[in-house]
Amino acid sequence: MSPSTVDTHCPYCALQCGMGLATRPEGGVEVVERPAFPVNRGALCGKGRTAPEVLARGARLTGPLVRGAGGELEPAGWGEALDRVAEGLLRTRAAHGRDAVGVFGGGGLTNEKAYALGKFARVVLRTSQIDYNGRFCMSSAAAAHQRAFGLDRGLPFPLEDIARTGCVILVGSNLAETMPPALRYLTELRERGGKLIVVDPRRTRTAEHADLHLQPRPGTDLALALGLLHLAVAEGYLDEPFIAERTNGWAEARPGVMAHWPELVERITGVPVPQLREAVRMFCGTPGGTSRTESGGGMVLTARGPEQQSKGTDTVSAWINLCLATGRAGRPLSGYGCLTGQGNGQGGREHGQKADQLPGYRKLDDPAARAHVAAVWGVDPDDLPAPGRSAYELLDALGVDVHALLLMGSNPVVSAPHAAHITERIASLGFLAVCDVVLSETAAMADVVLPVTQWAEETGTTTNLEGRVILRRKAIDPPPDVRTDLEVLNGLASRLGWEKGFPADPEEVFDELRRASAGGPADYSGITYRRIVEEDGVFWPCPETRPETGPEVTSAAVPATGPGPAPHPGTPRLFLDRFATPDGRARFVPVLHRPSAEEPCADYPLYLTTGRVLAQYQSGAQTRRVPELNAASPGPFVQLHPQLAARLGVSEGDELAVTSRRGRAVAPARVSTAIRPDTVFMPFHWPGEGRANTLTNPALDPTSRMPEFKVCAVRVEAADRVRT
Ligand SMILES: Nc1nc2c(c(=O)[nH]1)N[C@H]1C(S)=C(S)[C@@H](COP(=O)(O)OP(=O)(O)OC[C@H]3O[C@@H](n4cnc5c(=O)[nH]c(N)nc54)[C@H](O)[C@@H]3O)O[C@H]1N2
Ligand SMILES: Nc1nc2c(c(=O)[nH]1)N[C@H]1C(S)=C(S)[C@@H](COP(=O)(O)OP(=O)(O)OC[C@H]3O[C@@H](n4cnc5c(=O)[nH]c(N)nc54)[C@H](O)[C@@H]3O)O[C@H]1N2
Ligand code: SF4
Ligand SMILES: [Mo]
Repeated sequence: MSPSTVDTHCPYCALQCGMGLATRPEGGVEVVERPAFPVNRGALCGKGRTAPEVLARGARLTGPLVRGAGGELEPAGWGEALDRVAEGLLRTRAAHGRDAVGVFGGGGLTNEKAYALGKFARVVLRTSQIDYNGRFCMSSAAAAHQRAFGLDRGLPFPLEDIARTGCVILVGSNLAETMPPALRYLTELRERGGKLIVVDPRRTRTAEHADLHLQPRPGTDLALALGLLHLAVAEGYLDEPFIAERTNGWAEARPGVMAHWPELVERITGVPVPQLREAVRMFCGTPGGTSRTESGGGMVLTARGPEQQSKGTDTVSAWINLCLATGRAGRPLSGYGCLTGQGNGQGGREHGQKADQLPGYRKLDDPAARAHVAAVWGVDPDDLPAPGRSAYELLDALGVDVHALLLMGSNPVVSAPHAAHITERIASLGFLAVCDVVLSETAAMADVVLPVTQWAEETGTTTNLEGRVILRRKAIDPPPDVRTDLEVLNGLASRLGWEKGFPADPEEVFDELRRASAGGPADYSGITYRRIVEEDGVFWPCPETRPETGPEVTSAAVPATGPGPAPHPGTPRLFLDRFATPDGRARFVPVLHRPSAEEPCADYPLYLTTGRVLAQYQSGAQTRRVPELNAASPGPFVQLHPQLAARLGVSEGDELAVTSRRGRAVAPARVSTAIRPDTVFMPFHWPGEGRANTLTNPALDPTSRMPEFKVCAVRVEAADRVRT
């Protein structure tokens, strides 16, 4: 490492790959390998490698913009821009009340930003109307985690454990494209003799690595998981001692399982019975669940495929039940985990930008939690608002009873379900302020656009999918007229009467976050910037005081800091002795299969499912500005099976019109045997006529309020033959 290289992390996904940023003599930075960081050991995908290109002036915002009298966005000074935002928020509050002001955050924001944004909403604006895009991401898995284990951390073990278990069932994750360096853990698993089962309606690049690929109809994972557990019971794989000692509720969950016999499950999912049996044998190994050695054990890992459904929470519960009943949870090298998505998808849901949450993963409706956090914030607990609406419901209320919005770190014009409707709602706002690094499609609609610094230009922590808190470090100065999100909140708070309480220094914010989280489920109080750097990240919970019965210590040596007890080592592995429920036992949740909110019919005979491609990230706001990534993935497409293409009389490259009950999108055909003949797939990274979210169904999961991005019913035709 040269002296001018700064160790930091990628700005994009939840893997938070370690990278070095080397200052170039001619200015700017370039990415260099950081092999010592354990998660990715130097490997990066193309998005991470090219991330510095978004730092260039041509790609980004370089000064504030305000909407002028002529209706155009015009350059303005920071003073004027911040005054306009403060005025817009105050005016709305005066006219319509506190809950008429909304705040929308993002899972890409650092812990410090997410914390400060939540505090700003609750303390300065005193609005209940705050939520964030993480609701669209892993909220179903989070809800199911809470129900079963009493705690939600994406992976309850480090990624390295995946390589050493016996069998992994990977459900609806295309990590070969969405977290490429993590594929290594699955390859290692198979090299050691372990098995990989992939569940995906498409034969993805990830599924190509599987020993067994189950290819169900979209939206049928709940039946599939119940069917596998039914077979596990029938074939003698129940772990009765584990069920008796470590769980509650099996008696209540069992009847639903027994109602999902193999032939029924084949009919619902389209997965043949022999494949179901093979999957159960691979996962459960020897009967009786006795294989718990290094080569035994099993894990179920889910991602957005089964989660982004109107029954996502129950679906994840069904997969967790499979783990619990077969003794594959709460033990070394076994368990259920969710692969979170955004850079700070984990930490972003712990520190208070979620509608029902206070920092430290505390609940906003818990009087003790309110009292603790109010004391840290120096306010009266009674002044904290109640829980507010979920992300889609908040966006749907814009212009109805929420009339001003402060948006930080999301681009819902592209990424929200039923996007044409949400775009109309955004347009009907009385006032919109957007903080972004680029002029996103949503920022282009704002009354005020505040340009903010990017990852390489600022310092802050994120929490990766393993629950490892890591530090992104500043490597380069931002352009002169760009500010950090923390500086923006500081400037707005002072205009709204809060001279103190919103520091712009990230470490100061983190120290307050530590205090606010102390004693909560996601306790960060023992984590410091220094420890993160010295230990390659620290896993929460990490209380400031040493626990009486220490968890297994597997992180790097903990530095001794003077006299007194040694600091808490952090918690790489959860649930080995007890689950985080009041009685320490995991809970089975009884669940039954149910159809998706929209099933194919005569008018809309096909399933549409949506997701990602390797070279683009999310709404594409950042990656569509990188030429190398655009060359790899220039635009939207509709993936369809050759049989379906033949039936429709279309070929590769033909423009297809895809119509759902909500609208129509047009994109070229990509014909491939990798997808089921009854299903088409579209990536969601682009705005305009190929926008997948014009079509998607905002039906919400009743528990997590997650929209059904992964299933809706559509009609597909050659675009030139469509009557409009
Ligand atoms: N390249 C890239 N990487 C990313 C991102 C990105 O935008 N681009 N985004 C990041 C974020 S925020 C996230 S959340 C993660 C998401 O990571 P993933 O969850 O891996 O990504 P998706 O492509 O949304 O969905 C995964 C798979 O689910 C399958 N699927 C669709 N419907 C169903 C279903 O009903 N059941 C099952 N079992 N599978 C189904 C799809 O075919 C797809 O292959 O990726 C992160 N990494
Ligand atoms: N059809 C369909 N739709 C989906 C999904 C799907 O699978 N299918 N997946 C959903 C999922 S899992 C997710 S996570 C969402 C994501 O969708 P979005 O919420 O739109 O996520 P991004 O595109 O990452 O938007 C982040 C915005 O914030 C900006 N930004 C980045 N860093 C910062 C920062 O530090 N500060 C500020 N102020 N701005 C910043 C970026 O430039 C970008 O404009 O999409 C959801 N939408
Ligand atoms: S896998 Fe994720 S964190 Fe790693 S380089 Fe790619 S986008 Fe960045
Ligand atoms: Mo996500």
